[in-house]
Amino acid sequence: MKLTEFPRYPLTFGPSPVHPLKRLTAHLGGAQIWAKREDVSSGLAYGGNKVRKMEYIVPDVLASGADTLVSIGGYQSNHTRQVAAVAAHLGLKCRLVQEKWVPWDDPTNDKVGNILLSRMMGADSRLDDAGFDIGIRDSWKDALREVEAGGGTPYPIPAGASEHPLGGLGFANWAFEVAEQEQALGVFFDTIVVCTVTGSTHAGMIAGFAALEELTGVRRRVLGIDASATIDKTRDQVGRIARHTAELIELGRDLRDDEITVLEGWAGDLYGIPVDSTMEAIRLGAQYEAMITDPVYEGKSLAGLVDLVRSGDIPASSTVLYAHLGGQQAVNAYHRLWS
Ligand code: 5PA
Repeated sequence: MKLTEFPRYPLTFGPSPVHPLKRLTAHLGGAQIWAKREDVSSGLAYGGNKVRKMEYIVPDVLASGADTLVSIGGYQSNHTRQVAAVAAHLGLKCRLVQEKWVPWDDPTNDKVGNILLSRMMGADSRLDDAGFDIGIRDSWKDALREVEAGGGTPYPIPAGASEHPLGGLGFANWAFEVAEQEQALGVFFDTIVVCTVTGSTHAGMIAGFAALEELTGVRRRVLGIDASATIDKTRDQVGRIARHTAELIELGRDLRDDEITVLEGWAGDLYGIPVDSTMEAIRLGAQYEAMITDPVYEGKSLAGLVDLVRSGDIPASSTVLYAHLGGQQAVNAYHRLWS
């Protein structure tokens, strides 16, 4: 099927806003930097990148007759908060497994921010001691069985909605949205920078921009910045989901290796723990643009962008689009970084 033929259930206000980051651009003195803001594009519990993925999954949820969304993430998962939001919006129940993905010993870590919001929205959110892994987990399968045993009909949504067969479509469509906004704004983004962990955000973009390239002949760089600190798994997952999504939308050719670029260097040693470059990027975004980024995801991808612009790897002649995927709700659990 063509991308436009897949059913899409609207969960956003419309296209996410695109705007220039003028002071950050002037400060770095290189490429022109713009942002596209998934963090302010939905009214569902502050939104974020998973809402856009869910737009293509909800039609399948509704067709399945399920009454409970079942998903998984860390204590401060943005994804599970967005699944809880979608469940509330649709009048469904929600069961969440929240694993101890980050060794961050703050007594508020399992109480404030995302997990607080999920609980407020009525999700049955339960903690699990297991550490970080982007793969399919037994605890999630157990939760699915439990819902069934309780007489419910679960709908499985894996971590980040990435391993879901339709998980890449939301951001494949993002590519076409960017092209329309470029026309309206009279700008061309030759480079896209995006944070990648479970992979379907970046993978969807790769498939979408490849489809756009088939139509226009125009190539651009879609640079994924790893924030998982388990680079091999993320690279593998991005490649796999990109190829699957490309096939789904009938790209009609294989993806080239140069289309799948996951860069390492800004994740630090551990998922969820910021390093110096993360803290500097968060400070630059906040103090030059009042653009708030978090220490788990967006601070790390912004650090990548800052370095690539400074080093000239993204040359001064470029216009680069930073995909802001949300995630600010976690910052309160990291309060001691600023106190
Ligand atoms: C997340 C993911 P992908 O998982 O699609 O690669 O997206 C990475 C990403 N930015 C980037 C923000 C703010 C994110 O929340 N979050 C996960 C979560 O559980 O919240 C799936 C890991």
